[in-house]
Amino acid sequence: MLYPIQNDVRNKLDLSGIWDFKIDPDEVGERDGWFNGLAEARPIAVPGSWNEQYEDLFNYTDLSWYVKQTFVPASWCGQRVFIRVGSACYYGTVYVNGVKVGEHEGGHLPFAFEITDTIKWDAENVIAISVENTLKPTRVPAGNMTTALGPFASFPRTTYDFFPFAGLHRPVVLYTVPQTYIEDVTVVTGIDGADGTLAVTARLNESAAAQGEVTLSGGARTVKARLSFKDGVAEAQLTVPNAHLWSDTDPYLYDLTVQTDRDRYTLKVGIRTIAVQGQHILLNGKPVQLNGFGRHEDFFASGKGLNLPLLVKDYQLMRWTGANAYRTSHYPYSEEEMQLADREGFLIIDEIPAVSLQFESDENAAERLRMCLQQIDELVARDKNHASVVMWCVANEPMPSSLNLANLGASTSGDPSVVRGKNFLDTLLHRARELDPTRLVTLVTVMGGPQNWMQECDVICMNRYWGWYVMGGELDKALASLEQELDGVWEQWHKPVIMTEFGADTMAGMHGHPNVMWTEEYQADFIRGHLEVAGRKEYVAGMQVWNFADFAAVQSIMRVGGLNMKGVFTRMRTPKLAAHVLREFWVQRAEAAPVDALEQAG
Ligand code: GCB
Repeated sequence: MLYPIQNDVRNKLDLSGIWDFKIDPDEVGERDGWFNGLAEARPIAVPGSWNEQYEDLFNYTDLSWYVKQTFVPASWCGQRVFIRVGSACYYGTVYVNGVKVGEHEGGHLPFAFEITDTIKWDAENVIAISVENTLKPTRVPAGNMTTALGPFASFPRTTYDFFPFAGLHRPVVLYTVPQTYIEDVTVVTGIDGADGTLAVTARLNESAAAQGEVTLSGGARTVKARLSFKDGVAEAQLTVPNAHLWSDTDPYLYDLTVQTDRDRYTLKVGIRTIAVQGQHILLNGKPVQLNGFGRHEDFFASGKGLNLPLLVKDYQLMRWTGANAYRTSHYPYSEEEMQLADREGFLIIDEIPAVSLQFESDENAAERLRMCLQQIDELVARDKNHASVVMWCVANEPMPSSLNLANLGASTSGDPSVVRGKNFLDTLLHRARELDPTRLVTLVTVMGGPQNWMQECDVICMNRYWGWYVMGGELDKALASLEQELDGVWEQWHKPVIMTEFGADTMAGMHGHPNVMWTEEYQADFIRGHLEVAGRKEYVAGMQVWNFADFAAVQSIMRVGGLNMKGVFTRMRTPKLAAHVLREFWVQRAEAAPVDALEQAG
């Protein structure tokens, strides 16, 4: 799915701003024609979650309506017009001038509907979008599950550890394309000696025959090839002599333009390869470490809404720590963020919203599987051309019903959800690999989860809380257990290992000597200890701290002030002691290293 752009043939009108807003807890809006306008509406910012914009809406996740009036430029008449929503969390229904034009299930991914015939050219158009994020057991991610958690239950009742922010989280835009237009472009890059190669596939919206051209430009060089569309599809191979490759340390981007006689579309392309060989992940044929964080789209007031200044700041802070990678835990991040990752040279593990999947019954599993497959399809369609995206992640901490944190070695045999889960997860991994054989695929495992769920992964990704949820306060013992477990995992799989989560809740400003849990010293020592263990293991291909910054979680006796405080930065982005530890390992030690040890190893 192409990101809407403005050029000489395509137009775009961003409807970000203040919209009218009203909650609809009794679900009368459709019947009463709220799509024509809202009585007694209050103002709300789009993009943004509604929960932090009004205190009385903090815990409200059910149906709500957004309305905005806009003229459409008269010069657009004669072109096809679409409305595109970057993310409506969780279910969005779009109306234009009273007509329902489409609906979409699932947050964090874009959707678009053609509205050419619904537009008024001589008057204001009424755009209405209803959104609801009701927590339901069959949704992905799921909520309101019946569990026996008792006093450990959270409010709102999620199955996951972040606040279920709701609303229009990313821009709503109107855009135009010509009658016959370039609907999709896929670019696969390769390296042949000093040359770069690009296999470009372009698809029109109709199965027409047409002629076109693809051009790659960058620096002083331009490379072109003809595109002969047959049944709406054309393919071309480009070779770039002495290509300037894309990498985390030198994120060079070319402009790739696909052109027909009617349409033109330009996107940024980085030439790079990604692969696994033995214990290493190889970027452009050389071993690379994916060091960084698990993160969240989360901030005061904007919630999960796209917040561009914050995005720029977060990239700067990540770079300051020396990070070169992160995982989009636990859902796809904004397209603007992926573009910035291409430009700034971050290596992304791109994850669908399948957090804490459970497999308690065939019926619920089937419903969730349908949704996960849709999310993989939509994510790959959206992000397949980003150089930064090196790995698809199809699940975070799926868990069998018999999982017992208090008894990690307990056998799960006889638990039908283990077999159900294996089939489910294999299906997801296969789908991702089938859609995109050029990237790595993985899922992220939970402590004590079934070993064989990792079988189909290219890279073993592990979330481990030795020294926090298990052996808290006993760092030496915890680190010994970590080392033992890591070696065991390597022995079993012989695949590169990334620790995708390890972390300790830390109240900024709390200090202690000795370094008791919750102090900045404990978090600093905890992270130092983990990095030291990992530094001794050739097969560890990345360390990703949980979390980059403190973030809004649900209320429970586990979360002070409703925050998960495992950030190395506070929610306001002030560094804790641990941020300096990361800088010491990832910047200072790296700079002090006489030769590139990794390159030598390769
Ligand atoms: C995890 C989850 C993450 C939580 C984290 C924690 O394993 O993947 O979503 O926030 O633990 O802090 O408990």
